[in-house]
Amino acid sequence: MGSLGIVPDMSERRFRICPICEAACNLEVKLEGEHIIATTGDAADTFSGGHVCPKGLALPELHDDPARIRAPLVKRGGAHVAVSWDEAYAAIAAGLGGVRERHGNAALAVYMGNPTVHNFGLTLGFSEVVKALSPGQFYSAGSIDQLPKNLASMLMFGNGNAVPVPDIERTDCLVVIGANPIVSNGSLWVVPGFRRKLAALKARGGQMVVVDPRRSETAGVADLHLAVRPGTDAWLLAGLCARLIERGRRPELPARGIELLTDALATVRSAETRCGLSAGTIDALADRLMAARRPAVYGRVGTTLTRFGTLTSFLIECVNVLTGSLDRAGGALFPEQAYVAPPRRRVAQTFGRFTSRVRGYPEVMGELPVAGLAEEIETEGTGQIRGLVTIAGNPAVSTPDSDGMARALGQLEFMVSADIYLNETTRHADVILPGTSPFNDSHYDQFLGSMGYRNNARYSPPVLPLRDRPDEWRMMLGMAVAIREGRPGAPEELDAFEDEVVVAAIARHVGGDGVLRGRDPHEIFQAIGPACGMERLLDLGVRAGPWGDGFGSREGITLEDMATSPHGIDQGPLRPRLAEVVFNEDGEINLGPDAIIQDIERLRQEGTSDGLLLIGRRNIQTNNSWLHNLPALGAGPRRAILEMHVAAANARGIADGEEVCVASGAAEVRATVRLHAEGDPDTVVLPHGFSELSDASQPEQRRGPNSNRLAPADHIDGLSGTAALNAIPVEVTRLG
Ligand SMILES: Nc1nc2c(c(=O)[nH]1)N[C@H]1C(S)=C(S)[C@@H](COP(=O)(O)OP(=O)(O)OC[C@H]3O[C@@H](n4cnc5c(=O)[nH]c(N)nc54)[C@H](O)[C@@H]3O)O[C@H]1N2
Ligand SMILES: Nc1nc2c(c(=O)[nH]1)N[C@H]1C(S)=C(S)[C@@H](COP(=O)(O)OP(=O)(O)OC[C@H]3O[C@@H](n4cnc5c(=O)[nH]c(N)nc54)[C@H](O)[C@@H]3O)O[C@H]1N2
Ligand code: SF4
Ligand SMILES: [Mo]
Repeated sequence: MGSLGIVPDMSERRFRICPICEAACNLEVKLEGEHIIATTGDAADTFSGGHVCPKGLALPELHDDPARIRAPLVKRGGAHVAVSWDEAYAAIAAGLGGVRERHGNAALAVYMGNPTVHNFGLTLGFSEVVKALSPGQFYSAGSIDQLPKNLASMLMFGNGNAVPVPDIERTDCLVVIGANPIVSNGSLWVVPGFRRKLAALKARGGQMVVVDPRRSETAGVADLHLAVRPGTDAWLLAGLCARLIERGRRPELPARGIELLTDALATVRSAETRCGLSAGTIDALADRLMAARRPAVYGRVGTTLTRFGTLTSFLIECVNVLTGSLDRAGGALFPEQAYVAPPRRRVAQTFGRFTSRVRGYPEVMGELPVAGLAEEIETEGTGQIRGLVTIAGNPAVSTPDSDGMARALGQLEFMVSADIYLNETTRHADVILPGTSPFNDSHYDQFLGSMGYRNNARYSPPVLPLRDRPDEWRMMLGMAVAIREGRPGAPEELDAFEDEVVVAAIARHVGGDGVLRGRDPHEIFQAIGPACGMERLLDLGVRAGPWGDGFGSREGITLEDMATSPHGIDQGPLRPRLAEVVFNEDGEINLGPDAIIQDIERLRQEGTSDGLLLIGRRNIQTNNSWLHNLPALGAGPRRAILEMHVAAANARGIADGEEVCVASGAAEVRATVRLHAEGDPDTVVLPHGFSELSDASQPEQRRGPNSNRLAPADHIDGLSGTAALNAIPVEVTRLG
């Protein structure tokens, strides 16, 4: 203690981009030695400006959570026991190798979960595991999330990765459909501090319209809230597009297919009010969009996780095209990022190259819909999946027909998980490789980089050193070598593998048409900054990227520059760049692709359902299925609650706070009801991500009905096969 009784502040401050959600807030991390005391928002960050939410503040608890898996685990006699890394790799080699010997690689599959995209080591490394299992099947959380958006972009632009985001700093009319950015903090749109940006939009005279069956937190602060009927946004958007065309709007950008689209929309126009809004209301929305200087329309999981997810996503971009907002300042633009991946065959353009065995679901960008995974495991025959690797995913809770998924996982001959918790999914794994704490690894947002509300370059080095274990990048390489070689790899072998990956990446850059085209690969290899690790790939991609130094060929940044700029390097507002992202041969936007025209016919034939429809929602203190087990996030009122309109409840004699049975075509769950009097009266809402495991392994705060037990496996988007986890027909009854 100091002589005046003041405790000297021995703490130190470092910075780390939060890896939890898509807002990518930069955090200021306060430590004493190797003890993390607290995290706060980094007010000096050029991109996130100090925004932080309860989850970012709880990260020290994640770091210290005794339940977090810290050593490799192998299942012996039904229980998971800690083993050495070599023992774990040997078990993987023998287990997956055995499946391969008995049934071939086609019996192997990978499921990649959401946190993979928030973890740079996994983002770079998972593909090495996928290659080692090739030609096994690939599944990801994309098909319970954004795949319809990717497919819509592929059909429209020829590029599944070309996803425009609203230019929130310059638009004067933001239309949010099926998203709740005040709580989710944005998605496929990196927009930390949405509330503050909305306030600025309103202060400059702009407005926000929210389309959501529920009066969400975002709808609550909108200038106009339109409570659509769940799953019917395609009708609304079809009516909207038809009106814009009738009123003379035509694409201002190079585009084809408007006639085909116009004719198809005419066939559904008369039934547009199936969306639950009157023709007058749709007229008024069209008026609003036409009166705005530069409107921007945005849609998220409320639109993608429906039976018309791809069509809805497509029509959203049609509105942006017809209002003259696509690729224009203030409208919806395509962000750029610091890192460019090594150029490769255009995976971003593949759709239906192959189909799933059991139901014939088409592949989208190399992956099959996870809604079909359980039946691929359970249905006998050639190509039956018998070995599975899950990487940072919890399909037993996050995917439809969770009962079927849990049953299927139990039937696998061998399963490996890379994860940080023992949960509904990983308890089935024969081997679990432990992920790391976010404070022990470095961070770069490879997936989210091209979705920012502003262009920026940010990187976080590890806050604390990682000791006596590999990082997740190296862990992926270790798993890949074990699968490939049928035994654990020696450290020198992994070093050589890493070199190989770097050399291959350089070869692709040098052979591509970017800034490194034609350069000497050896010279580039030598010039990469970091001596080893995944940072080599990052330095390569940044220097080959739009703002990079091209390894000396121009002025620009390197990874070193990013590492020495803890508050990020701002690259300015979004700029028009359509020509760079459209991969269609003729360079035009396609407004009338066959798949979409046919899907409008499917929409026309769709029946209406009159009963209750179940949708999902998020809460600020949860993150999908896994973070709310931390004490700080589990605190407060119960969140796994069924929200129901009083009118629907009165009709069923249900009182506030009562226990009810929610039944769908797939299952029944019990839930406690909370009544309200807002939004669409026939919509009921239950958040996903809660656990029905009764054993002591799960903390109280994770317990609750698993809403995805109610989602039938065949309730999917007809085009992409993505699970329609919203708008599920249900009935709610009193218990007893
Ligand atoms: N009903 C309904 N269901 C939904 C949704 C919905 O809106 N409604 N949303 C869907 C969406 S958008 C998504 S993205 C999916 C998510 O679906 P999933 O990705 O399958 O599930 P998560 O709950 O994100 O589980 C992530 C897993 O990764 C682990 N993990 C966390 N961090 C790390 C790490 O750093 N390293 C490693 N190795 N493991 C880690 C966690 O312990 C957890 O087991 O859920 C979907 N499910
Ligand atoms: N706090 C928190 N933040 C998160 C997550 C989390 O679990 N918790 N998860 C992260 C992930 S993985 C993702 S993908 C994003 C998702 O980000 P968002 O897409 O913003 O997700 P939600 O907050 O679920 O908002 C979806 C909204 O759609 C509405 N909705 C449901 N069905 C329909 C429909 O048929 N039509 C319309 N128009 N609306 C509908 C719901 O009422 C809800 O308000 O959030 C991310 N951020
Ligand atoms: S909004 Fe919260 S969880 Fe998301 S990145 Fe920011 S601090 Fe992390
Ligand atoms: Mo997601």
